[in-house]
Amino acid sequence: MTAYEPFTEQTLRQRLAGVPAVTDRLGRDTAAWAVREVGDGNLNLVFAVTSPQGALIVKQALPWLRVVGTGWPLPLNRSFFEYSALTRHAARDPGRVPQVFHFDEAQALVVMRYLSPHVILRKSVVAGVQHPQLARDMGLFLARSLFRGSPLALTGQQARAEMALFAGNWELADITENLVFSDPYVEAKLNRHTPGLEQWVDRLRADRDMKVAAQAMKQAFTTKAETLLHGDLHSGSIMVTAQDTQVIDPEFAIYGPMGFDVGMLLANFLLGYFAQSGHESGPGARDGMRGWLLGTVTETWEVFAAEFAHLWRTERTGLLHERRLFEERGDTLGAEQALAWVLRGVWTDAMGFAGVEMHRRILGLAHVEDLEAVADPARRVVAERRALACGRQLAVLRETLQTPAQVCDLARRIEMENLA
Ligand code: SR1
Ligand code: MG
Repeated sequence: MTAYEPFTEQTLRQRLAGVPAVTDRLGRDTAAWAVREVGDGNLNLVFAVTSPQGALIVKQALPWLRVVGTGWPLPLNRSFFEYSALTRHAARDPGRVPQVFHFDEAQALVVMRYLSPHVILRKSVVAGVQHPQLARDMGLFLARSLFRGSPLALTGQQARAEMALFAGNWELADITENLVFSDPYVEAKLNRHTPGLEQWVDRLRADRDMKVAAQAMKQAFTTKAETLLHGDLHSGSIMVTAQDTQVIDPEFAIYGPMGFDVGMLLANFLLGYFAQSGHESGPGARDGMRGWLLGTVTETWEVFAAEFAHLWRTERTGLLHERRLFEERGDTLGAEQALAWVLRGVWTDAMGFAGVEMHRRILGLAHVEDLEAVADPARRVVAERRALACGRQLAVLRETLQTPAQVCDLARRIEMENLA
């Protein structure tokens, strides 16, 4: 076995020349391969490799955090967890994640489908491009991946084995625990924020209700091992075309609360919503985009809830909420009552997670292009103030916000507030 070594555009050909899964698709003439390192994420190397015969993505983990450097070491085994999550997602929601052609644990390497002409969803949101199929695809993905990875579908033995396996990814969970739930609310070293937000940041860090809410969500993330999470489901982890949606990058996969993936995703739609004022060419020019983003919040949840209910009624063969307690005793209503209770918990958690995600993308280390790409600092700061205000309401009022319509009303009201 060759020792781990980060690939370069120069070494990749030679390192993969003997891998049949690669040469079957690109051909044996490695001189005809074009190799480009295209990674723009925070963590990894990503190579696009094309040849006259085909194309592949080669993703390799680095032993440190790419955006920070060698001073922040990271485990290579995240590649194993990404591969393990991708194969499970492929089985649980077929066609929604890129096909894996080759995995090399020693090189922390996953070779997978080259998605083309897909673009990163976040870039579409910034550019003002709508994707009508997105909410349906993501609602279904959330329901299928979260339900089928949970003890609602798995036996106790299967669920415990899966939890134990993914518990090995604790170092990535540790990043989330710090960057999402704690650092934004203190003066952490790598935090940064837009000048002009100081007063708002100070107010949030002194906000006792908000800090209690953030820590309640951290406790839920760390202790509620309900299902296999994607773990980093933001608009940079989704690639789209006009017809297709692909979910990528599950290297933060871990067992956790169902509401985490749901809330992260909805938060990123809301961040996109508040960022629109920074990108519009004139007042109202992005109204259509704003409407689509709020519609996407609502439809994603509605599709998720409907598909989850369908799976509950047809595939609930695991450890939890056994049919022998309900349907097999003629108590269908009892099963429906339990379903409503589970969905209510997912929704409430999702609100809390959405709130902290919105905050950390403005106050923490890892920001989002939606807001970073706003050229006018004055417009950016207003958009960020609105997103901070919305995040605070979602997290603190998570028990009282009952429906997506209430969330959309809240977002619309905050968007109209003069926070200059
Ligand atoms: C230190 S890694 C920063 C962020 O990038 C990833 O995409 C995750 O969102 C993580 O929190
Ligand atoms: Mg990622």
